[in-house]
Amino acid sequence: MVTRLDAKMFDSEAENTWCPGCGDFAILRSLKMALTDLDIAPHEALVVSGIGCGSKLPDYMHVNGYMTMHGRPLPVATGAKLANPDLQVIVVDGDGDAYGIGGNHFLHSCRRNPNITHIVEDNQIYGLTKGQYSPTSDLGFVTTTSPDGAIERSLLPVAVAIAAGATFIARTFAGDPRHMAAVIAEAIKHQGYSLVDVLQPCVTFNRVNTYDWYRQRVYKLEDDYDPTDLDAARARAYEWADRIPLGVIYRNDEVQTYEEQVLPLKAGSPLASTLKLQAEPAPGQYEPLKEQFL
Ligand SMILES: Cc1ncc(C[n+]2csc(CCOP(=O)(O)OP(=O)(O)O)c2C)c(N)n1
Ligand code: SF4
Ligand SMILES: [Mg+2]
Repeated sequence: MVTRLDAKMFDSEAENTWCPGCGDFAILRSLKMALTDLDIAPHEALVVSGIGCGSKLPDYMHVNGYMTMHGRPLPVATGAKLANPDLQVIVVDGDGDAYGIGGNHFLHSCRRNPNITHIVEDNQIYGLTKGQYSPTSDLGFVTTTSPDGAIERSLLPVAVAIAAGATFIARTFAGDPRHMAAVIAEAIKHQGYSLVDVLQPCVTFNRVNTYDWYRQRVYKLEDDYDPTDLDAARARAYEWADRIPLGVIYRNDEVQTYEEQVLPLKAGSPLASTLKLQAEPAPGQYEPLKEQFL
């Protein structure tokens, strides 16, 4: 595809506070690459996050951004998509945000199928709050909140997403930015809720699940793997620890999106009709809308 864009258009001037070597840097780069490759300009996308190290990402991109509360980016993103279906809405948050405190929203986004992309920076730990175990921490994982080793079995996000009815489920690895950019682009193109679980080393607090730990276990799904085969996807969803599959594990392109089923949206974008958007924005056209919120 010929693109109008350069990934540098997404660069932000905000000071970056991630630790050197953090997997989040590669996720940021890959998201910029994916948007550039898909010819989606900064004003055409909205990146919504929660709270956490990874959730600082919208600040580090020149794009419409919204940092919500811990665990709440999915409902906010769904609302934004309903108000302005023309916007490319992307949620980026951590494993604690997405699968812990936001787990309920995760489940219901899977079955609701809004056309939003959900990138989870899964470092198997709470990074921002300095290293407590998270829902994806492995059994026996030693942290400040599990000094004798975690006694809860870890959540398998891919398996949960399949069971909850998600229509696009993928996993990628922050140590492989090209694979990550390609998977994120596929997820953005998918019409419906798409989950991209990213194995993201936290070099400061997670000394177990390191780049090397992942490299020794990850493998790419074979060329003849069929992601529309639900039974095959279920089998791969339970592969963890010794062998971890990367790629698009499941997809179902037959399910209508949430927006397609919302009656008022059949008349077009609510935002466009509220603002009576014109090709050339008129001076002050956003003022009445702003007044409604002030
Ligand atoms: C309602 C609420 N509960 C708890 C917190 C404290 N808190 C902030 S970030 C966080 C966990 C972050 O972990 P994760 O989502 O995995 O992101 P990471 O920092 O690992 O990228 C917690 C518990 C909060 N800010 N708000
Ligand atoms: S604490 Fe971990 S997740 Fe947070 S910025 Fe540092 S390396 Fe990244
Ligand atoms: Mg985390």
